[in-house]
Amino acid sequence: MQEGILIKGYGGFYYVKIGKKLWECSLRGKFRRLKQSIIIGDRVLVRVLDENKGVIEEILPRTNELNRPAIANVEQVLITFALKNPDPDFLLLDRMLLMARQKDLPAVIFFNKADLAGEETVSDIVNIYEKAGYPVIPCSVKTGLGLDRVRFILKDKISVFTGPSGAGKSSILNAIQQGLSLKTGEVSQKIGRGRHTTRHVELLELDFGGLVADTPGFSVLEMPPVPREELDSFFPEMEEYAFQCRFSSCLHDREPDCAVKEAVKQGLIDPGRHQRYLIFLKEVIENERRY
Ligand SMILES: Nc1nc2c(ncn2[C@@H]2O[C@H](COP(=O)(O)OP(=O)(O)OP(=O)(O)O)[C@@H](O)[C@H]2O)c(=O)[nH]1
Ligand SMILES: [Mg+2]
Ligand SMILES: [Zn+2]
Repeated sequence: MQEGILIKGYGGFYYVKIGKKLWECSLRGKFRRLKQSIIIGDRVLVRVLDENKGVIEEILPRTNELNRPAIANVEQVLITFALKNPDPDFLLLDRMLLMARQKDLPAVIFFNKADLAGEETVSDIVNIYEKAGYPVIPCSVKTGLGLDRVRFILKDKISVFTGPSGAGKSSILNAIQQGLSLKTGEVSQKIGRGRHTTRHVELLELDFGGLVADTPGFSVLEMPPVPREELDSFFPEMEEYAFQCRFSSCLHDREPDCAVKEAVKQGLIDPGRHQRYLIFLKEVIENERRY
């Protein structure tokens, strides 16, 4: 048997990449019986029938799994927001960063549509997230800004795009890989949001090496069940100061002698990031009550 990666499902068949070739596969009935689901990104063992057909006999254990849409075994998350049209929702961005960290997945932030924002706005926003400890790439499909860096990030990795509708995820992919012609959609001027153009998930192959999944963004982002004292560990820039707080259980909210709040005051931590931390803290505490 040969090992491959499930890259798409279509018309009842499963397309598995083994080496450089694609095999049209069916799935053993036992998986349905065992209620074992197969999802894009799964590593599978295929019994080869002829030069392009096979049967999936085994689904190998996943290193990770994201839901809605389901995808397995990714190596990094590309969180994409437009700098304008639609305006970035930083609460959603921070929620996505939190999700990635909770799954132990490296995150890279793409700020697209740099052509629509003033230079100062771009550098202010980039600064906030670089200071927070994330790789940030301002880019534009229109002018080509940053696209080489985007390629470099994607090269030889299995990546997944996320971010709100209309941010330009599919457009970025079309720009860095010839022949994809993924559908893109105008941002509605009336509601200021995208139209959910991308509707299904598949892993796309990049000529320069690597696989990447375009997605409609991950729809339900629940707060992971973290204890309140550990929420600060999801904010890399806060972790640096938290150990200097007077109380080791400090939540960096109303406690005295809080090194995190002091760092916010001194401009070392972005106040917006701290505010959003406090919003998440409230959610975490509410969740504790529920369980
Ligand atoms: N001005 C400008 N427009 C862009 C840029 N990138 C994408 N767009 C436009 O933004 C709109 C949305 O782009 P899509 O690529 O469909 O966005 P998406 O993130 O894939 O959206 P969904 O598939 O709905 O999740 C399209 O009209 C694109 O032409 C950019 O860098 N600058
Ligand atoms: Mg899309
Ligand atoms: Zn503190």
